Amino acid sequence: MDVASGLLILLLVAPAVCAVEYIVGGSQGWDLNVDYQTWLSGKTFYAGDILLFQYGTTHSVDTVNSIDYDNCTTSSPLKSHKSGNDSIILSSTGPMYFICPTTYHCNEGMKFAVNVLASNSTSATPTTPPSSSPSSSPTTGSKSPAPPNLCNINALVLGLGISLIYYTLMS
Ligand SMILES: *[C@@H]1O[C@H](CO)[C@@H](O)[C@H](O)[C@H]1NC(C)=O
Ligand SMILES: *[C@@H]1O[C@H](CO)[C@@H](O)[C@H](O)[C@H]1NC(C)=O
Ligand SMILES: *[C@@H]1O[C@H](CO)[C@@H](O)[C@H](O)[C@H]1NC(C)=O
Ligand SMILES: [Cu+2]
Repeated sequence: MDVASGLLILLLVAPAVCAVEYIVGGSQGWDLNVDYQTWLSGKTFYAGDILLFQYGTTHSVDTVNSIDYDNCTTSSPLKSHKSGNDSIILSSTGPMYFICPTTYHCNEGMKFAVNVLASNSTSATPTTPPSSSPSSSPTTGSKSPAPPNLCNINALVLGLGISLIYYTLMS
């Protein structure tokens, strides 16, 4: 195996190990006066990704259906979250709608929708070799979410390292 095939393997494996955690609104969090369309632009969400809502006591988070989303109807949420630091896993594919149920906040912009795509990673095994630990039980393994860049860089470094080792051994 040479560097090229190492990189090829890396490309095949990398998406599988990257469940991404997004902090909703970035540094501004879940709040009034944040443009969530801007925050969403350029992001693609896959099943297994996580949205982390961080906010103060005047807000909370409801997931709602599309009609309630359009109308900013707060009376029939599918699910309510109010811890102020809510990790919401995008567990199924398709649209998901989020609003703040505090009076007028949805109308004033605390709402957004995402379309969750199927993650194409059937082989979601971690790339790290099971060095000493005898085959760890295949529960939900390394679910540790990481920001996309870090995640990709980690995979890149790992892939480069593996291919370099092979390259050295084979030459
Ligand atoms: C909610 O939206 C639906 C369809 O867009 C509309 O028919 C209905 O009147 C709205 N309801 C309220 C309470 O605004
Ligand atoms: C918020 O939740 C995230 C993810 O669950 C966790 O890593 C973080 O430590 C929490 N922060 C606070 C301040 O509780
Ligand atoms: C997902 O995987 C399937 C089967 O491996 C493939 O046919 C399809 O094109 C992939 N979709 C994407 C978006 O990569
Ligand atoms: Cu609010």
